[in-house]
Amino acid sequence: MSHITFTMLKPDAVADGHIGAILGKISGAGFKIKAMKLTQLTVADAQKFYEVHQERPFYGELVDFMSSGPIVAAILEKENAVEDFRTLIGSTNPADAAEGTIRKEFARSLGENAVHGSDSDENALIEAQFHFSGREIF
Ligand code: 3AN
Repeated sequence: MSHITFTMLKPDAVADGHIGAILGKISGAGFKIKAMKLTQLTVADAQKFYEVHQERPFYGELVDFMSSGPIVAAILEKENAVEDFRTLIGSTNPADAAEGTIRKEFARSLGENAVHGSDSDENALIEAQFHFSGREIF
């Protein structure tokens, strides 16, 4: 799988009723959905997924939040998927995110920032395989 990225619509975006609007923006930007599900991370899942951040002061808060409610996990395909998706979602802190980006429009705060996007091709593959088996990817 080349040209893929992995995303989660985080618990804030799902709770706030933004699934449809965010998926509309993703499709409108030319991303094709290769896999998708509504699911919930356990605390152990969230600890594992974010283990690169385990020394950061916000790690506990991040794990608690990401396991607090349902999320939508998806694999997206497009040329230059990782970089283009990060442009579409905007800066980590919605206060710094550009107009028209998903985080600007839908995020609650720095910690509850609506969407995840992989930061490299290598991590996109690891994250996709963390959430989906081969028969769930189309
Ligand atoms: P991004 O999601 O933009 O790649 P990362 O990888 O630096 O950002 O951070 C992962 C997640 O950790 C963010 N999406 C956000 O939810 C949370 N986070 C990052 N920095 C902070 C912070 N200073 N305080 C609280 N949460 C944070």
